[in-house]
Amino acid sequence: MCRLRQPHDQLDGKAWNPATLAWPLAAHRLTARAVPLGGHQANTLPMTATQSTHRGRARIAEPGEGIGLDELALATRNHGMPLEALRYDVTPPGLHYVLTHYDIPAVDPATWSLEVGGAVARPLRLTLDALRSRPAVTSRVLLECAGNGRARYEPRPVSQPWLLEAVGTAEWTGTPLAPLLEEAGPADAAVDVAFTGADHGVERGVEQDYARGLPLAEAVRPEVMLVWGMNGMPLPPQHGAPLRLLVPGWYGMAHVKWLTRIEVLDHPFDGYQNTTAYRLKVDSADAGEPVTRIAPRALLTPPGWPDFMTRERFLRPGPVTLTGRAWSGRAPIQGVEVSTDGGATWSPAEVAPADPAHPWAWRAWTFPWTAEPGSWELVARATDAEGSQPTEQVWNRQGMANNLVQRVPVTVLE
Ligand SMILES: Nc1nc2c(c(=O)[nH]1)N[C@H]1C(S)=C(S)[C@@H](COP(=O)(O)O)O[C@H]1N2
Ligand SMILES: [Mo]
Repeated sequence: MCRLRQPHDQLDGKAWNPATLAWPLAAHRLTARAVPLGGHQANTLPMTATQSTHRGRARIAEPGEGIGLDELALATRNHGMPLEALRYDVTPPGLHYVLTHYDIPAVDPATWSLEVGGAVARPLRLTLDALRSRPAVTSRVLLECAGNGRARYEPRPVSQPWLLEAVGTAEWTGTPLAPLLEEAGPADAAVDVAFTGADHGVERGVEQDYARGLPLAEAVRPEVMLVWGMNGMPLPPQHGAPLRLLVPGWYGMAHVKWLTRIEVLDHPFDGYQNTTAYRLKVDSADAGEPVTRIAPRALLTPPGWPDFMTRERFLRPGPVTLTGRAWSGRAPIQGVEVSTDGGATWSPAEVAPADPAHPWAWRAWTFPWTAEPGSWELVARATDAEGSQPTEQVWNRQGMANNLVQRVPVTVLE
């Protein structure tokens, strides 16, 4: 676990200086060099290698190590949805969570176009106007980052330190992807579709445009859309303007923002975000399992009022209706249970019936509680057709898909 200050942390033969938290100056000149691209990748991902920085390495926090400045820098860029916003069916503009690996790219919608190519009979190039003249649909879809819950892991994978706020539900407007792919005519041998964004960065020494592959069978599902509108407004820059992919039911990483290119592949996509990032594994040497659909989760709208500094919560005694939302991207929600005694006993909550108009949105739930003076720990747990949320952590080294139950300690006053 101790991968800090190891001999391999050398760059150009010079050591990282732990006293100044810096590399010797010369080492800051990062050399981007093209790596020969093997065959099929040449058209998919213009990947090069950038010298990895000491702090750019993946690592697990040391025991007792607090959130560091690098994590704070990520947390201030990538904001969560304040949990009181669970009250809205549709998350209001600006309250939806945001996660951006690199920088929000500068994209001029006037000159922007989308390329559809690869293993297709008829490659396409579409302007925004051409896309917007296609049949438009609006769909209410929940998005959740695969890293939601990461900061609560023990030990903590060092990355964007989400607590539980990396979630939101918006009304997305766009056009279904399947007919477009159909027009391009995927080859019989097509297996995956690669989606590339206009944003560029480096992760663990691999310089890349953000790109994700999706199995063709998933890409042609009717709910998968190319999206230019959010909550009745043009898609904002931070959410992927002018166009993003929407893959309802899948964790956030699949919903590629600032989309520029769709490439049908006759071989499995082997880009960084599928083969290295977004893997469920405990050992770094393991290949791991890919992160795909959203595991079930219930969140409680924290009741009462918070302490400014600690976010500890207080309530007055008496009847109170606990409320929240529940969702799953893999199977319908079957129920939500609530515990007010830290998980010792559970009772079913009332879950709003599934709304056929919004199959990909979260569902509201309520639970009547008579708050008596004292200290209580409120816990909510969702169950879908494949199982319930764990009450003990199930750890993986990237901190992905951690749907450990939420615990909300409250103090009920006299
Ligand atoms: N091009 C691009 N698309 C991206 C990302 C990114 O960094 N670049 N981040 C992904 C991740 S990890 C998540 S969780 C969602 C977040 O979408 P939002 O910021 O609109 O909530 O976008 C996904 N799409
Ligand atoms: Mo994410």
